[in-house]
Amino acid sequence: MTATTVLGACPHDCPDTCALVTTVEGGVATKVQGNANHPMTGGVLCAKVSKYAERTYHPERVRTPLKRIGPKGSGQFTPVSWDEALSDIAQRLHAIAQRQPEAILPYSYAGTMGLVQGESMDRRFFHQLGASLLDRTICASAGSEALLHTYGGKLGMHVQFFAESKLILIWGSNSIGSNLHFWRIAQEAKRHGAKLVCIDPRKSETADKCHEHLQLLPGTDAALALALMHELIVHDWLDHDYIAQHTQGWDALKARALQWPPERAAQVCGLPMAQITQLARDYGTTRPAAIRLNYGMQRTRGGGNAVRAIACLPALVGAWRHRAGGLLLSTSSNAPVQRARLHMPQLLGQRRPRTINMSTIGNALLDTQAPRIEALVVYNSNPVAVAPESAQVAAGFAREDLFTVVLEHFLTDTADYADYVLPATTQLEHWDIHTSYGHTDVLLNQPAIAPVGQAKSNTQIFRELAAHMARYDAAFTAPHFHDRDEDLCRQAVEGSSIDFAQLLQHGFAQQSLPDAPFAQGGFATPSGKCEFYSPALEKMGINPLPDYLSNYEMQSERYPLAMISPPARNFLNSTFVNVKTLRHIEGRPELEIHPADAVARDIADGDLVRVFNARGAHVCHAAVNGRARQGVVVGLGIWWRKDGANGTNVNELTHQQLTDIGRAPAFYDCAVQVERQP
Ligand SMILES: Nc1nc2c(c(=O)[nH]1)N[C@H]1C(S)=C(S)[C@@H](COP(=O)(O)OP(=O)(O)OC[C@H]3O[C@@H](n4cnc5c(=O)[nH]c(N)nc54)[C@H](O)[C@@H]3O)O[C@H]1N2
Ligand SMILES: Nc1nc2c(c(=O)[nH]1)N[C@H]1C(S)=C(S)[C@@H](COP(=O)(O)OP(=O)(O)OC[C@H]3O[C@@H](n4cnc5c(=O)[nH]c(N)nc54)[C@H](O)[C@@H]3O)O[C@H]1N2
Ligand code: SF4
Ligand SMILES: [Mo]
Repeated sequence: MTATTVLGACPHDCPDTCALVTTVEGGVATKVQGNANHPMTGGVLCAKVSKYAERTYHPERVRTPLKRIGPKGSGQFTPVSWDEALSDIAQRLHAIAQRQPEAILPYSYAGTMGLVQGESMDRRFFHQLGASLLDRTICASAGSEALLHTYGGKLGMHVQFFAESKLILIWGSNSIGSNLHFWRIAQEAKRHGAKLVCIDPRKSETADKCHEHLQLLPGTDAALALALMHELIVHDWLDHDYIAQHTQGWDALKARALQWPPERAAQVCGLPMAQITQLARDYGTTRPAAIRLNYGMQRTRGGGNAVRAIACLPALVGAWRHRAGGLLLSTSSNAPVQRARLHMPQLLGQRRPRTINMSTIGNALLDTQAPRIEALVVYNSNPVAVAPESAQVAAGFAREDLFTVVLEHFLTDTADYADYVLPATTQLEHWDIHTSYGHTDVLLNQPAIAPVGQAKSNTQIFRELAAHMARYDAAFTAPHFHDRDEDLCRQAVEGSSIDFAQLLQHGFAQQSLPDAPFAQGGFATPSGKCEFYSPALEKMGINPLPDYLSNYEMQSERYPLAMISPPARNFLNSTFVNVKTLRHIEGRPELEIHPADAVARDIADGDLVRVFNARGAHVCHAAVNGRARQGVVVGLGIWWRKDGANGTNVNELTHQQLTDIGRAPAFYDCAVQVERQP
């Protein structure tokens, strides 16, 4: 049998956005590999996506539309035809929309990062209906808005130039697990003599391989950044010229930083003072110095301020002058796409529906104030597992008067609560176009195989739903509800520097951008400067100057341990949890705990433990493996609730309070107690 290869893009919420090559034999995808021609991918994929074919042909794939026959949450369904499912859904949505369109809520995130399957026909459909809007804050909005109010957008260093850096701070990022291709570049820098410093409450795989590890307490990064500034000031390791020309608010920031001598920060961060002064010396005297920040450090109350404080550092030492100096959190503002062309917000007409924050979906579903959410359409997300305070989320999804439709590959925790589950295609089965938040290339994904079972792409499902809605409302017959996926891919980059023919041929296209974005200033802020002091934040009633904000949940006698729950290396959020080979590597839901904290509770490695606070309890196995610091416990990965020993996961313990900037969840700002499960 002859084998063909098809070019694609990894759909996952990962800064690397790899280029894929899928081998197809007799209509079956037999291998998914990295595209060797794409510089960032370099022919290498992470372990997860190497198993993409296993996930695609998984025996538990949802292959037909399903209708609920048991109680909500029971996961009991019967197969129905597409026509039956879509006519009924259209009729139900229409009945609600006639009365109160805002009672309908779409709920989606980055199960696929594709612009077409993630934010095109779906947005048009819900805008035409006049449904409530969703504030998509669950991951990155604290850091994104912090960057917006400091640099003017999600802008920063180009990842490839870290190879030339002499000092790299890997700050709140387990790069080996979640940013593998950056780690490859950092390794190259290390071989050329760069010093690597990891700043993370957990002794991660990445911390193991760095020269230094500052194992600070969760949520204390701003205090550390302010103390670094203090040292830069008192030792005069400053680039006065860069500060004078390209920053705003230096006097105010300086006054604040001088209140943060290293001994104060050492107390707050739970670090030896010498580690802070040494880091300041390294940062103040090494050129070029680069910071790889990741979103893991902004999931606490003060996450936005922490990102702003750290984002000020490169300007103080003039690191931006060199292409291998500066900071990278996200560069997605460089993406050459016209989202409005895909979303078509004009379909709202004069209507201005309310916006619901996805991070507080638990509260929103239980809110009895009008207009109550009566229908929920979930796709590209698994909120029952990933949203904070699961007990509230699950109670919301269990409401008998809520009509829920879930577009999915698998019967996830969320799908279990659906009235209808609709089988969706995977990346091997549909078209899509991708930009990245960790590099600046654009990638095209072409379908490699026919849909598995009766699966349809998200776009196809919304096109067909629109056709069913047209029975009640002629607006749904408009031509933009007929655009094909390949056309939507073209629309995304129309009028930009990206050549679609090149995407079709090579699978990716690179943009030409300046090497060092802020070498001559030119920040995208209203002032054109790096805004230490942000008038825009001030207008919003938010502290205009970066500051340290202590966590919502400080350790107390009752709940003396701080819990963080960062990603597992072999899962992607709650995706891949059901893929056997990957699950086998991750083992079982665990709580990492420091030996002293374990001994004090008579807990041994491998014991079943109960982690609890006022919101709930989660039962899992203790791992006394040297990765947790004293006072901090780590529940790694977002397992499915139904796999938990007591039917819960870590989000049973997290709360719905939001970050200082960006209205995001504070997943890693969570106090708990732990006991051996009797
Ligand atoms: N393998 C894998 N890769 C992933 C994901 C996954 O689930 N698995 N998730 C993807 C997603 S959605 C995202 S948003 C990205 C980025 O996701 P991030 O959340 O940035 O993920 P990591 O880089 O793994 O982890 C962040 C690190 O921050 C640490 N940390 C926790 N609290 C603090 C703190 O207060 N301060 C500091 N300095 N560090 C802290 C954690 O211990 C962890 O090692 O990764 C993506 N990549
Ligand atoms: N405690 C704790 N909670 C967290 C985090 C944490 O670190 N700790 N991380 C948070 C972060 S950073 C994020 S980004 C969120 C992630 O939360 P989600 O966006 O919900 O991500 P996933 O859990 O990966 O679930 C994505 C779902 O989309 C489905 N999917 C994928 N592709 C398609 C498609 O083409 N069509 C359809 N219909 N479905 C598709 C997958 O099968 C999967 O079930 O979780 C957050 N929750
Ligand atoms: S998850 Fe990240 S590292 Fe893995 S293949 Fe996708 S983009 Fe690459
Ligand atoms: Mo995320």
